[in-house]
Amino acid sequence: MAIDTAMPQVLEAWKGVKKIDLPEYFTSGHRTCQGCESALVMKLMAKAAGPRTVVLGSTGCMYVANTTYYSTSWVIPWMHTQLGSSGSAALGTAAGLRAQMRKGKIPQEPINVIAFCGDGGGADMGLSAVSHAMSHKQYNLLILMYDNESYANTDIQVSGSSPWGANSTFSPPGKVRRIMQTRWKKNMAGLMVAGHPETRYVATVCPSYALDMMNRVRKALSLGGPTFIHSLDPCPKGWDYDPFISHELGELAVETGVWPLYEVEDGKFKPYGKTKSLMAGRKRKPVREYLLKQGRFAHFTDEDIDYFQSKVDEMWDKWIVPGVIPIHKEEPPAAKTA
Ligand SMILES: Cc1ncc(C[n+]2csc(CCOP(=O)(O)OP(=O)(O)O)c2C)c(N)n1
Ligand code: SF4
Ligand SMILES: [Mg+2]
Repeated sequence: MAIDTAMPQVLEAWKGVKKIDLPEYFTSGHRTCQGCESALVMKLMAKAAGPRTVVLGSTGCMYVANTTYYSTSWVIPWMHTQLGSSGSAALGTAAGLRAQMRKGKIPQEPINVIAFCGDGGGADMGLSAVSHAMSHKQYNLLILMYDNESYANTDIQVSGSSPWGANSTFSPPGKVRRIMQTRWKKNMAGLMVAGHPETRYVATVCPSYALDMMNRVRKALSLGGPTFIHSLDPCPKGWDYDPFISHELGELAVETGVWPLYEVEDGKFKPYGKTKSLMAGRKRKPVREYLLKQGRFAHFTDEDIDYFQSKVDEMWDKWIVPGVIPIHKEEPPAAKTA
């Protein structure tokens, strides 16, 4: 049976920074911290999507700091939605727009629907709604999860996306136990890929690579269907570093292999950017260079750094798709000795 789908907007990739459209749709007026990469993600996401876009945002820093009473940075239509409901808001809006068009109440035209959520809102509290939205191939929608690796807005509590060992208001190192956050970071993009065969496109991005990031947003919107982007966003407050090095930290996350950049389009996996050369054999930087620039890891001993490194090595050397699918490759049988 043919599925009734709305036509997505075709947004060609920008081939170089000089080709990027000039208008901004997320502008001044927000009150995020200096060096906040999540605010940059909002700006790049809106710029990439263009004016015929509706943005829905779940509670978190990118709601609270961007829509203080009587001021907002959004130039395109924007709506707040509850912390765990970016998936429902995206699906409902995409379905609602299509119904209005079908009934002739609004003109037929492609309108981008983007719902953003934080890691707390997307990877933890709203996971079921995100998962549901990813299962409906007849609706065009993008869910962008901006991941600052904590419940930042309520003062940096641990989320399922927080890295192992990170200091937070819920996991301060103490005299009896140095490591309070003992879980490895949830693999959200991999989860979307492996568990949602109807999802047309999944990508990981980092705002340190702005053009790459915007082009992933444009691709997701152009493909249509349910799509998901996971962005790693250095957060000066929660990660405890000088805002000046926000971009550098994003680059280090990629270069150390902590944050692999890849896209999966209709099931086809493709690494991009520096991750591509790392997958082709270029050496990864030691995670020490990334960790020791952040106050949230200041309590780490050499042993902790070694453990972190071993877990990243495992992602690259043992996972069936490096950095993506955490199923271990079968070990080759041990050679027989005479
Ligand atoms: C149902 C519900 N529980 C708790 C809160 C309080 N709250 C508001 S923002 C927030 C943190 C959200 O974290 P995340 O989604 O990671 O976004 P961030 O603040 O890090 O940008 C919490 C717990 C809420 N608004 N709604
Ligand atoms: S706490 Fe982090 S995510 Fe929130 S506004 Fe500040 S830098 Fe941005
Ligand atoms: Mg967060």
